[in-house]
Amino acid sequence: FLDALEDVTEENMKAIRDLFNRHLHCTLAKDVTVATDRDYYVALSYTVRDHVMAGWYKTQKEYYRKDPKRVYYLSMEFYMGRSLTNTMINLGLRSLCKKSLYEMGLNMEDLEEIEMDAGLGNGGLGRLAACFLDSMATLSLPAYGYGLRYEYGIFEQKIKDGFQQEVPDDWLKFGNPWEVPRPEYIIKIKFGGDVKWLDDGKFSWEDANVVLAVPYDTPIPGYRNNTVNTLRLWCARSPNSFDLSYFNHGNYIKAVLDRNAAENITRVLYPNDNFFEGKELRLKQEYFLVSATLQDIIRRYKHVRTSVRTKGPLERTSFEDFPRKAAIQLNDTHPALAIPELMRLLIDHEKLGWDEAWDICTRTFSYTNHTILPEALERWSVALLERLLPRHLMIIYEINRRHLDHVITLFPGDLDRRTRMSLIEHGSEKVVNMAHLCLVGSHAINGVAEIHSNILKRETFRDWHELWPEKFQNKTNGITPRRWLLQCNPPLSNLIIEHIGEEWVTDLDQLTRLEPLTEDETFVQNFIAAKKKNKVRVAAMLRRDYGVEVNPSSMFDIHVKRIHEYKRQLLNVLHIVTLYNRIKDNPRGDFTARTVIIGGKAAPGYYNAKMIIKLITSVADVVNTDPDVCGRLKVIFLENYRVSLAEKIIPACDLSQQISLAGTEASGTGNMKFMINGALTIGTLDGANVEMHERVGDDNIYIFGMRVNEVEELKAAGTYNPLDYYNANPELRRAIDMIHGGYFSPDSKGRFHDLLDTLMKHGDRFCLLKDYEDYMRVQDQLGRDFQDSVSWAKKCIINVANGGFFSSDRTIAQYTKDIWRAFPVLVDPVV
Ligand code: 26R
Repeated sequence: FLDALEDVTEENMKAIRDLFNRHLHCTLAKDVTVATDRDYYVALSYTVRDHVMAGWYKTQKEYYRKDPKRVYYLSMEFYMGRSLTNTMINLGLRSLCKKSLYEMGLNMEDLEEIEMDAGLGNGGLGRLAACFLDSMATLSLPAYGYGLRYEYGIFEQKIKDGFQQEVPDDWLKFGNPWEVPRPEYIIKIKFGGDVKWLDDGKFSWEDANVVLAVPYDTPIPGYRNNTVNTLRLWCARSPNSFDLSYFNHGNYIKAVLDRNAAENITRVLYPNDNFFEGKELRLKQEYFLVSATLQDIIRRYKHVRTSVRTKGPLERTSFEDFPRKAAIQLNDTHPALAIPELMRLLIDHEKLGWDEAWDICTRTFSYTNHTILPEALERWSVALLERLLPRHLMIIYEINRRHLDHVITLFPGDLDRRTRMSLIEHGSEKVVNMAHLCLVGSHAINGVAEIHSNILKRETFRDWHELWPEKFQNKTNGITPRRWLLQCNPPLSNLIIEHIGEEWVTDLDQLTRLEPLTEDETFVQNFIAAKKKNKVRVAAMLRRDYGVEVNPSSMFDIHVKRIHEYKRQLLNVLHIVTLYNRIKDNPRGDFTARTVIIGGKAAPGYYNAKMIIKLITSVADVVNTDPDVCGRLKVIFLENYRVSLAEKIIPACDLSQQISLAGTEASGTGNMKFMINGALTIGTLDGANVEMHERVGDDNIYIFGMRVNEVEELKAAGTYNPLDYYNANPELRRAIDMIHGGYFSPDSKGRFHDLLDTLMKHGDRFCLLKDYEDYMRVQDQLGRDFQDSVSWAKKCIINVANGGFFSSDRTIAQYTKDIWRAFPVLVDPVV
């Protein structure tokens, strides 16, 4: 389909075929008589990888030569998904490869399905990091992603008897063609030990345990611009001398076995989304990332070719220029230890004074907040820090001492404020508030949607905003249009390209040129046909993978994201049960047929989220087998929702559910993916939904529920009483009574009592029952609107046309200008 954009010639095809065959024979040691589809996938990946290499090398050389300011994106998660298709598209090779393979009797699309997702993330925050890498490369920025190479990514979700089961994600078992180990850049990381006070008044960290950090690099190609950036992921390896005491006791075998203790650091991604657990291993992971990365950044800063005459590498010795050569973005507080780590390296190793080091730090770091849920905020125990990172704890105390001195001179006598703004909190145990550390150590702090950034200023970080209003910014999230439109939705992409060309791929605002086409009848019909094609494809997948039949003409009503109470999947369930009851009451009635698809993973330790999954699958069992329903309502729980499944399901959506309680979803990014793929949204005025609504207007989005100010007033008044809503609305009461009475759990009638208790209690934090009635009203309205397929499609087109703002290219351009102050470095084509 990309034919028009690519250079498909006989000569190029032969080159691809030759490379492919060479890899099959020489790399995989197979020939066509014994090769499996996986062998073909690997051979193709190596073929494509070969095409990345020259550009990668050239880009990095250009960065070295020009020595521009570099951008470092530090994140505990990079939720990359698959690489093959995206790499071919960004390199302009996809049609060429497809045709070359076709001539060899191979179907490339089948091979693409073999690749495992790189699931090194939980959800929003990790996927955002991946979209940002694509945009930074496409905007030719000298940028690096730094993260951890987890051996096991986000668990694989299996549904057994309606319950979630977690299976370890052994994503590296067949090897990973997209990574290159770089053992020559190994870095030492220290843990534990003691701090010694030296004669010169300096400190030294001694007797620590050492773990090695081995970098693995993954190329990040920009969209057809010759730039290839690097994602560097660290892998923990035990040094040969790991705990020598065993050797002294002659216990050699035990010493070798104990290497695991060190190597466990990068074994597995913590699957908590929005819940802080305070585990020692997690703290080790965070410090491991930060220490390896900062040592690497400093090495790169020092090793610069400053002499034109000798052309040899020289050492940069002064750190004065550091903030002009490096911008470090902290993806939430997870890499917050970067701040005391840079202080430590500058003071203890580079012998800078405190004030100079601190000035460098604050000019280098900036911090993005991604959640305001209090249970997600990182608060590390002082006792644990003292044991693992004694020098860092000292530095944190010193940062705090100076900071509080400053606060108290500005607000003399305001001791409450001093306590509120301390980095150290005294509760049942002493903890370090990592957000406070980021706030004091950064020159810029941003939220991820307008409404979220305003809540940060007005509520979460109110005192801090009073102190440093100039630090606070907003950067509304975005998504990469390459993966999330061009790649995942060929029918719609082709239709768009036919009408407005291809510029939108790197300039998504061009999509506004589609808006007049709502008046073009054939365009509207073709738009409907493209959507239908995607729905038929998903229907075939559901038939194959779940054995369920869905009606491709029904409304595909989709709610996919992590399972969490604040995201209110339960509200969706109450709607489903109500629709079911209406059908039962009036079996011959005229209802808009719906296929409701819900998907997402629950954190393994999150009891209520797991029960929500069980409830959804239980409701599905009843609804899908009730003969009265007769195909008008289907409920599907989509197993193992992940990046590669999102790419299939989102293009097939008619209705996107974005129904969090206003003020709880920082931004959301799924909402944007659905929008540009031509779905309508039912949503609250939360996160980026607010900005979507501003752009498409009341008629093209279905908004319901309390607004943020109403939520705040209700909470302040403390008068929310769920029983009032239960008693006042017979349909609501009936749905709840059915769940409570065991209608969906005849084998265990009380199964959902705990879950319902959280809704019925005075303090339901997410006010589900309060928003139910308005949700039903808007659902009913849109159900009727869907009947008029042409007017529905026009609304969808208006959504696509106004989705340009939500490109991560726009987001990255804003970070670059307002926070990083970096500039593009253009790379010439490889000759
Ligand atoms: C374990 C703990 C420290 C933890 C807390 C929170 C781990 C992971 C998270 C994930 C949070 C920060 C997250 O993913 N937030 C989401 O970020 C997206 C990108 O900005 C937003 O779109 C989304 O609204 C927000 O929930």
